[in-house]
Amino acid sequence: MLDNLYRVLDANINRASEGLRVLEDLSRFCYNDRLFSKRLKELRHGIRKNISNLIPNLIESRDSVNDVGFKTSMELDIDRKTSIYELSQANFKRIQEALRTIEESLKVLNELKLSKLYEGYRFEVYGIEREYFKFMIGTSKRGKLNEIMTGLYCITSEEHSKGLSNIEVVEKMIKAGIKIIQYREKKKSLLEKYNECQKIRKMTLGSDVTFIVNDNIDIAMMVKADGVHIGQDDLPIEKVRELVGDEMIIGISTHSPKQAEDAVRRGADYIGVGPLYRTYTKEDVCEPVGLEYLDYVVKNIKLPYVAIGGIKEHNMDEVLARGARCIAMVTEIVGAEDIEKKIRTVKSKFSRGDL
Ligand code: TZP
Ligand code: MG
Repeated sequence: MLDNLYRVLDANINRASEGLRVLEDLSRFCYNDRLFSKRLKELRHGIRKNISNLIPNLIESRDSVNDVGFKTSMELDIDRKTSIYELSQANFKRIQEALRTIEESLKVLNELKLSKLYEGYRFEVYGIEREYFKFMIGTSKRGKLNEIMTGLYCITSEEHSKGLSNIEVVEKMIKAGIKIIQYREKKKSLLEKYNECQKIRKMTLGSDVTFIVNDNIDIAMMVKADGVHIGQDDLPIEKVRELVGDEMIIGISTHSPKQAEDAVRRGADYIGVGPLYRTYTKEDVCEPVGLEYLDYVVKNIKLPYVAIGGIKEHNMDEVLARGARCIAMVTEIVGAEDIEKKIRTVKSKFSRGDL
């Protein structure tokens, strides 16, 4: 029976090495990061090499054809991963579990020094995991939000789109070079909204357009949008973060300094600031908050923010003059006779014409 522990060791050396290889390749080919791929490669070699004096026993003990776990694994469907993030998480867990098993088996085989070494590897992997995800989020749209949230932020609203569908409007926005688009739709069923968001996700996937879903956290998650935008009466930001994970952007509408401070404290990624002017686009008619609130945010809030509410080509200079770097418009864009032309004109008013 003790001999079978060599089978356990053999399987887990392979498991840890394979997990490391997956992460090494993600670092190398998806993130072009030489440092992580080098560290993971060195670790993989170390994990194999240091057990080499036990290798004859390991190979001898191998019997993968009769491995009862193989059939179970082929039959189970629990190993689905739908993003690089999930794939990375699963492989870090796999490596840590394998190292733990190696460490414990070596103890029973009285290889105490070697067991300590593998315990050390396990702790090294915990450390790399932390840095890896920090790096990964830094390269994601959430990590680059400061750069993304400049210029024109476009928002859909089919009822104001003069006969065009949300999808047609989004097509025009993308064509005109908009970098951040929010799907906002108050009149449709959940299913219709889900289907439209699926389409927009397809249109924006792999591009530099950031896709945010308004209100519906469920839809944002299902279509893997880049972010979700919530209001003051929606679920608490901390809870939304628990649901959506670390990669997704969370934006929240704010109307006062207190709400802005609260959003920062609770972990929002950006805030909406408004309505600055009177707007009839929102269903609940909302008094303008006044430009002083924008002044407060420009001066005091370190998060990215977007000015919103009644902003048009004719009054946007005033908003820009007060320091806003990012402006959202709904009706001014979706209701324009020529959406692309309107976007070009509005964009040219930001100090950098390419925004
Ligand atoms: N949040 C604050 S004001 C507003 C939202 C969604 C509507 C802005 O629409 P418009 O047409 O740009 O005034
Ligand atoms: Mg809302």
